[in-house]
Amino acid sequence: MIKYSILLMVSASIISCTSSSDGFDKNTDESTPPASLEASAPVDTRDTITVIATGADMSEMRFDTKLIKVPAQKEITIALVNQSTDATMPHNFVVIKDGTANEVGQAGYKHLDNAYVSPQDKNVLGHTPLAQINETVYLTFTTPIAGEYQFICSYPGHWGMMKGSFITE
Ligand SMILES: [Cu+2]
Repeated sequence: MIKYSILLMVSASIISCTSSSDGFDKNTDESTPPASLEASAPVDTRDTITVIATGADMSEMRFDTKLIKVPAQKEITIALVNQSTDATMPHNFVVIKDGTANEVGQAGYKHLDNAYVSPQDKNVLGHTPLAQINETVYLTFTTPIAGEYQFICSYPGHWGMMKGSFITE
């Protein structure tokens, strides 16, 4: 019994040392890219646009782009890759009418069963399911008529930081 508890203590301290040093390394790695990140327009000729969500917590969470330009009224696919390292960071990708982020987010709050998007929401033009960490989810839809729209993550509390412009032309 004594041997067992010593073993337990030893392994517990190894685990905590390992995980804390890992955590620091990861934080350092992740704090580097945002500095070099700039708004870009990843128009993908293959009709699939990949968007990456990163960040270990609500202060770090972000999409890797703030501007997406696509042809109007054309079928495209958005691939959302969730590279977040923390299991409390699911994300989605929701295309909305310009300026409706708060409305859409608040309306979606109760709809976990629909990826935090209200099924009746007329401000929503398309959305992915929720992507858990290390997961990729897809939205295939026909883009709206030429204009300015937005994209957000409608997970509760995320849309303030996780948003960008979605331009069709
Ligand atoms: Cu999110």
